[in-house]
Amino acid sequence: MFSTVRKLCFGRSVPEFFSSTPRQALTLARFRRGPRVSLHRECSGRRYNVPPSAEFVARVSGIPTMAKLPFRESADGLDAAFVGVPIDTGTSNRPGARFGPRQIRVESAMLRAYNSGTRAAPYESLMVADIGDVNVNVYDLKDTCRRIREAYRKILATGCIPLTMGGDHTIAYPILQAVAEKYGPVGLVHVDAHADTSDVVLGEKIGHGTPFRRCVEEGLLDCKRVVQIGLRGSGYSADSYEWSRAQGFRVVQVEECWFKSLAPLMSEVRAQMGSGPVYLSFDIDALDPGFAPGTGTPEIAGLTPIQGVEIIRGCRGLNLVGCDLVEVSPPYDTTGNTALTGANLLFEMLCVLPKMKYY
Ligand SMILES: [Mn+2]
Repeated sequence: MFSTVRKLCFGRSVPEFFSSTPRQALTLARFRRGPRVSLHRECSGRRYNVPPSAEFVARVSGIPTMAKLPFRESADGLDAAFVGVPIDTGTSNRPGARFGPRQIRVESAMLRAYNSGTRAAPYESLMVADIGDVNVNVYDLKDTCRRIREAYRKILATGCIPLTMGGDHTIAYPILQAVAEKYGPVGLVHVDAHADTSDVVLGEKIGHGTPFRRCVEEGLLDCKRVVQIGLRGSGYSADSYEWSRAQGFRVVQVEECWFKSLAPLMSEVRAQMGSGPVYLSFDIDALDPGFAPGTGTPEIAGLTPIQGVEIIRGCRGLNLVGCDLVEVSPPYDTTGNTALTGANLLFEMLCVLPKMKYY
């Protein structure tokens, strides 16, 4: 039995966990009664928020929060927070991303406490909670951008790292306004089928195809430290990514990603990003629509989920100051697997934040 406990506690000795306090003694007693003990919670010592284990609490029970974490009204006291931005007012084609945060929360009930692949222990490292959604104005995109910017100013002022659930990609613009206000121009790892650098669409400056053009215009990005990965699809000209390259961005078209591991690419990206602040923006449409069909503007021949995970895990060691996962559109997600993939990618993002402990 003790060897099992030791194994589940990742090699640390049993007395370390079950020594002094009455609670710890109770834990040991409960463990002796049977196998259905939430060891990860006990191991954490509850210093940080830890989701209830499905060994104890049915996955389908409870009010859905991201990863079944506690809901908090604000980011105060948190190291990282999941926050939803439920809009699709900026979408050019299929709508539905306004339902993304909700569905990601529902599907996130599958998430457990540890990352078996990287041995990250997020809930022994950081205080994390779900802080709900930005109160958006679904009738007015500009007002929504103002509301997002103000909400993120407050979140960032606490020192908390936001992990955002979109929402269409428009939201990256006001989020980056708040991020750059705090950190100055940031590096950007942008994973997407599209560059999202259009200037004006149907006469509008704000939309899900324009956020990174606006960010550059406002000096929010350190352009030499921007990489766009997974770009593809038919374009309005023969070189759709000319503008990005002219700004100094590194453009990695999807053809450069086909049939290979992206781990070597990410080692180059880490060198490009250096030690300065970095924002990670992941559009789920970067993945092939065979894997993630529930999205607004799908393009064929995309990244695999494995490559998506490689990109995020490749961000380990970067000075990440914020991350988002956008464009999950549940009405087009007939199996829920797009939202499930989004939830898992957000968990992977949590697992590469600074100060993460790995066993
Ligand atoms: Mn996008």
